[in-house]
Amino acid sequence: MSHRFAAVDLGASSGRVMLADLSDGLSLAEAHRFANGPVRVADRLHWDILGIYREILAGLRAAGPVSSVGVDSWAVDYGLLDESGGLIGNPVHYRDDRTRGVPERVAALVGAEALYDVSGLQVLPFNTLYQLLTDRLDGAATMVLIPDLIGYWLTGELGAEVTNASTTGLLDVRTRSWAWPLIERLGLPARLFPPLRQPGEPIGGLRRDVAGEIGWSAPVRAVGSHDTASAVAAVPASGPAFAYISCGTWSLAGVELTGPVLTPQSRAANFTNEAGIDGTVRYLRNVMGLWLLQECVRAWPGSDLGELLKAAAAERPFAAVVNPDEPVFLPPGDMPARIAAECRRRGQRPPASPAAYTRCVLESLALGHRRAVRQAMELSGRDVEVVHLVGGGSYNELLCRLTADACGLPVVAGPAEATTLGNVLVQARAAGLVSGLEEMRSLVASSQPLRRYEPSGDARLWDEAAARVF
Ligand code: ADP
Ligand code: LRH
Repeated sequence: MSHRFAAVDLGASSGRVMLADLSDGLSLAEAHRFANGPVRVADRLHWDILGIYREILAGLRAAGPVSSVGVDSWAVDYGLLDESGGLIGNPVHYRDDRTRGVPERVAALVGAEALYDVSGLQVLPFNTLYQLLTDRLDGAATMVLIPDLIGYWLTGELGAEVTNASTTGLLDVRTRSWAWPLIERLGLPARLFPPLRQPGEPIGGLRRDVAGEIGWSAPVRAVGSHDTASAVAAVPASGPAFAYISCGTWSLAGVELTGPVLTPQSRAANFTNEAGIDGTVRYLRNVMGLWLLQECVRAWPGSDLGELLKAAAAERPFAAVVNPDEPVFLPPGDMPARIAAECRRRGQRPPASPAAYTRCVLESLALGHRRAVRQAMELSGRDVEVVHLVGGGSYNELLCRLTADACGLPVVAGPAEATTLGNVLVQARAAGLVSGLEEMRSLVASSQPLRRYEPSGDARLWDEAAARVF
């Protein structure tokens, strides 16, 4: 048996097919990377799912033969399949505004407390249950989440991997099975929800047409198919006293627990209890993440991220900050204009240059990280000695330094490809090459480049900045 595994990892800003080799430690190589993002058609935002699938096939062809393949992606979004397994329409992007007013309607029908008690999920306007309630379901036989849709196209086998199913709002957080009474109460057809599968379970072999296209065949295995579940599985922590920030398009900031926190305080703080690998709970909150910067950069044609970050490091600290989680930042559009409006609303002068905007975004994100990490500690009672920052954001030295200063805790940055690592390590474990979560994490720690940032500066300045926006 070869010690090579392929990870298909679909992020909201880029997709990649990565190749891991565990024959001597753990090494990672990029077989293929491609841009990803929303496509607006008239007044609806979609994913280009067929384009994504084509790039996945190109990536698998480039990767060459492996022991198995795992697929993960961003959460909550789905495709609807008809009776014969055909995709009905193009999956809608979670940044579309079709669910406006739906969370409020559901809360009025079911009760916000009752809903949280069943699913343990934070209210985000794009949670799958809200999207489903806006969709035409009459011709639909099955709802498949994005990684399960890719898995279906690769193997012909249908299912719902549990870590990602936990982001639908329709999974019972205690039993980790579909919340049938809630599904019925909402009037959603039970037929839509395929059987659940666990990370590590085999899904099926590659279909003949796929094998023909890529030139080889291998089994596809379920992994933590929610990208954040895979990322948290690969956090290079050595004990329980850590917080994590999975920092890419979003910053998912929180702690890992053995059971959910379902208190009124937790609900009020909009903390989520998502399903992790091996029965763990990812107790976290979504912080708006580097989306803020991505959308700024898109508004400044010709700008270069590296140059912007260098210039931002020299900008005056705390000139202007915003609450990164303002709902107004969620949709695509002119981000600098929205940031300027938020600054004015809070009585601050808006930034005057791209470098100043970049500084504002990074300090604001650091404030969001600080708030989420502190609340996760308070609400769960978990001690935290170190913050692990993983994902593409770990390349951003200024953000890592600001996060350490804001949290008043050391930040260990890396790996940038934590999601991919979590994906392949679950496959490697199923193949008997690694044991538990602990060994997976120590393999990441010993094989991947990490950087440590100690907190510095005047903590009172962060308190003052936080008081300006929260
Ligand atoms: P996702 O998985 O959500 O698509 P990633 O984890 O790939 O996101 O992170 C993407 C983000 O990482 C980019 O928006 C960018 O801000 C940051 N990033 C990537 N590479 C670098 C780099 N070399 N320097 C600074 N930031 C980077
Ligand atoms: C990050 C992520 C996050 C979800 C969001 C929709 O990629 O999966 O965990 O909340 O996308």
